[in-house]
Amino acid sequence: MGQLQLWLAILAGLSGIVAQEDLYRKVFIFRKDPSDAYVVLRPKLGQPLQNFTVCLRSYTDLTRPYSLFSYATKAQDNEILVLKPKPSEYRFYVGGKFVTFRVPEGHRDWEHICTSWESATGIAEFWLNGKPWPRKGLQRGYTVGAEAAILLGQEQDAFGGGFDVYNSFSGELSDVYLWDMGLSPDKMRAAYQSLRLPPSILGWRSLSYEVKGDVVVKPRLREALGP
Ligand SMILES: *[C@@H]1O[C@H](CO)[C@@H](O)[C@H](O)[C@H]1NC(C)=O
Ligand SMILES: [Ca+2]
Repeated sequence: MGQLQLWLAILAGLSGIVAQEDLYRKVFIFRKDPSDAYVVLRPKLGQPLQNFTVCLRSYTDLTRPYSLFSYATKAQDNEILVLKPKPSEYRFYVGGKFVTFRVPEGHRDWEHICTSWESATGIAEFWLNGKPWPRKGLQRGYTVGAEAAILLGQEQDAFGGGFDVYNSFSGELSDVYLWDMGLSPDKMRAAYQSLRLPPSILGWRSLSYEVKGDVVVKPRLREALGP
């Protein structure tokens, strides 16, 4: 390591900014259960959202509740939240209100989800392994706050904190994306298939993130297309 790289590494360490990385074919492994670990995500730009889509892929044998994606503002800790309260349910929050999507219990395999919301109609979409579920509605006319703490692995009950370790995630996470728009059905399927995707404000191929605690980045063991 040269002198300059060394100084940059030290500065990065001091300021807590760890990485912007292409995580293609990699996963975050949350090793402990329950866990106090998490990953902080830094969006490309923080702006209020009228429309958004969140996608991610997870692999776990947890049967207790766990958080998959937690986006909190100072005004609302559940501004955007994707939670799995039990194996047969996903819960999707926007601005503190939620809708529930009932799903078949997993077969202990990777599950890919995309969930989207548009303010104009309040319509929420939920896609599991490339298939759309019946749409639901919430928070018509709402605007999602811009200044957010975005975390994987823990559910926030306060801005950047207020964790309950019994809502922590344990297992493997990958292919995390946030777009400031609703994706078309083609792009929802493309996300499931890990194909080319539109520019995003958080994206797995150039993720700015900071690991807090026991989370390890590893290559994934096999292709993660679900049933
Ligand atoms: C949000 O989506 C609606 C419906 O697709 C569209 O008309 C509107 O322009 C979008 N708003 C923004 C800010 O992108
Ligand atoms: Ca919360």
